[in-house]
Order: sequence, then C-alpha cells, then structure tokens
Amino acid sequence: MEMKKEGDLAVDMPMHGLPELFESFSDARKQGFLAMKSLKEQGYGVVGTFCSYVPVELFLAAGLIPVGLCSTSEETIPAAEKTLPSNLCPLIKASYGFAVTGTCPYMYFSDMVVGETTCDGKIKMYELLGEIKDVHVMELPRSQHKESSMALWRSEIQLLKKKIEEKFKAEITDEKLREAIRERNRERALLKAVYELSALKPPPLSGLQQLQILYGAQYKFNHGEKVRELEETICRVKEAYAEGKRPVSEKAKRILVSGCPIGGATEKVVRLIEESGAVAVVYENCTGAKQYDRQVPETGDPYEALAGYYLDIGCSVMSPNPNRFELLGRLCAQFDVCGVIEMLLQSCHTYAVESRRIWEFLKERELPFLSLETDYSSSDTGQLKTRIAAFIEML
Ligand code: BJ8
Repeated sequence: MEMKKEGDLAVDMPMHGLPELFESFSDARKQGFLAMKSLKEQGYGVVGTFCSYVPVELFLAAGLIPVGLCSTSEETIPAAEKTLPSNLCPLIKASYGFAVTGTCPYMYFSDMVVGETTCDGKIKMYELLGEIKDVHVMELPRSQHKESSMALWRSEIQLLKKKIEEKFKAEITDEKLREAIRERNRERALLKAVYELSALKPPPLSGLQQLQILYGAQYKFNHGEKVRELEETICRVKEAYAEGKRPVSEKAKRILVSGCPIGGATEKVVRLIEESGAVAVVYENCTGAKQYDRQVPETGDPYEALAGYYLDIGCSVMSPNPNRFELLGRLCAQFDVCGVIEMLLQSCHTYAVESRRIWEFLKERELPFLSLETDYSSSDTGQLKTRIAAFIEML
C-alpha cells in the first residue's frame, strides 16, 4: 500500500467551496495577525523580511517563523516622511512608516529583521530601522556571474546562520536545513502550479484571484495546512473548469505583469487591467514567478545550493540582469500573452532604468509593452485607467 506523505492530497479532507478558498487567501494577511500572536505566545521566534533574496530556509531550519513585513499601503507614509525624503520609493517609506508607528503587527512580533543590500534607499533605511529593531543586513553582491559574488553570498548566508544560532540559541544542522529546503520547495512548486493554471485558455482564475492566492499564501504559517489548502484550491479550480465554468471571457487579452512587487495598494493596477476587459495571466515579478519558478537543489552542500539559488534571482538590482529576461521570454511564450504591463514604483531607479532594455527585448518579439509608474495613493487612478484602457484597446 502506498504511504501518504505530508502534503499529499488527503482523500478524507473536507472540501470547501472555491469562494471560501479564495477568501481564505485574500483574508490571510489579516487573519495571520492572530495566528502570529498565538505562535508568539507558544514561544516561537519570529524573523521579519522585506525581500526575496533572504534565504528563509535558515529560519525554518532553526524552528523560527519567517514573515514578510508590511510595506504595501500608504497609511504610514506621512509618518515616514517626517524622517525620510518624500521622493523615495513608497515601499521603503511604507516599510519604515509601519515600524516607527508600531502599526504592523508582524514588525511588532519580529524578534529580528533581516535586510539586504539590494537598492540604495533600502540600505540606508535599514540603518534607521536598526534604531527600533534588531536588524541584520546581508551584503548582496550586484553581479551574479563572478566567482567572488558566489563566495561572498555563501559567506553571508553562513554569517546569518551564526547570527540566528547565537540570538535564538538554536542549532542549524545540515539535516534540518535540507528538510527546510524540501519544505520550501514543496510550497514553491504548489504556488507555481497555482499560477500555471492560467496558461489555460481562457484562464480558470482572474488575475486578481491569482494574485490574492500568491500574496496571501505568505501569511499562512502552518506548512502542512498551507500545502493542503493550496492543493485543495488547485484541485477545485481544475474541477470547476472541467465542469465548464469559465470565470474569464475567452476574448480577454492575456497580459503579463512585470516590474516591482505588486500587492496591497498596487492591486489597483491589476483591477484596472481587468476592468478594461483584459486578464493578468502571469506575474513575472517578486509576487509571482520570480520567487516560485525555480527550486533549490535538494542534494549536495545546502549552503552552496541556497547561495546559488538566491543569487540567481533576476531582480533589477543585479547588473547585468540576464535572468529577468530569460524568465520573461519563457513566461511570455508559455502563457501566450498579447502584451506586457510593467509596474514601476515611483523612484525605483533600477527597474526604471532597466525598462528600456525590457522594451527592446519585447519589441524584438513583437510584444506590445506599457510601462507605468505609480505609488501607493489612489490619486493617479484616473490617469492609469486611461493609459491601461488605451493599451488594451490597441492589442
Ligand atoms: S528581489 S524586486 S523584493 S529588491 S525597494 S528595488 S521597488 S526602489 S522591492 Fe524587491 Fe528584493 Fe528585488 Fe524582489 Fe525598487 Fe523600491 Fe528598492 Fe524595491
């Protein structure tokens, strides 16, 4: 008889309706506050992060709870602007604003925050954040293909291991680390399976629903439950599709969304795309494929495996940044998109400068491209709506 492993779809699992499952993900950030409080009461250590480059497997191997910190709404930006310049990326201002105002429960519960030297604004913000929290900053190289980059990043991962072991009196063995890699890979594979559903024509999910699952999943802290819920969601979406349910029109133009991380206030871009009669089928950014497309090797030296995997993330802070283009080209083909919309957060220089290369890359493939700059306010909604509607109209 075949043994059931954790994460296998249990046959006796109570089946929920799709709307309930979607709601569970769209509500996850809010519900996660209570789950986090309870975990703290049980004595778990919590580590807050802001970026996909941070190797969360180290926290899992030490029995800690990693959490993405609040950074996607405008409510704390005025407080942040008392210290930070106003012409700074809203993600950085919001992150700092939530910390100084004490309004992010995840920041409040974090025993430590792990930052990274990705962009200049974040690096300098972490110095100020260090006055409020215990901040450990990882030095990320800006180039992926030099031998010295790999050596530096590997040693940074080992430094973080040492810091965690000292601070939390925990031991990270290679075995625990390998187990954490397997756990995280399982989650990555399922989130990839969620977004790959939208390769179907028409997609079985709206772009907003897909985004809510990808974004919400990070606020579910019980691995086993998260795995089962993702499996159930995939299974129910497929069933509904097989029964002939088509939530998205066949005529909807298929859009790939690229650029800065999207979620919270910037969901407005996805809403406007879908209100204009198109559908966001895939997110190439850190909310989507950039985080879940690949797997960490499960054999060999786990530090080498983690260093190689994380260093290869195709973020615009890398120079050059070939991996973003490789992923972008592959996703455009796999999802058969008719156009690409890039969302740039105001004052994000690395993505803004890279935008011209993206335009050239897509032009060679005869794919229309729209690059939009926005922030977390709703003041530009009218202007965004006009530009998005005109772009979709001409596809
Ligand atoms: S791996 S995309 S999560 S750095 S904060 S770079 S928007 S100016 S978030 Fe990012 Fe890591 Fe890269 Fe992903 Fe620009 Fe703002 Fe900097 Fe930003």
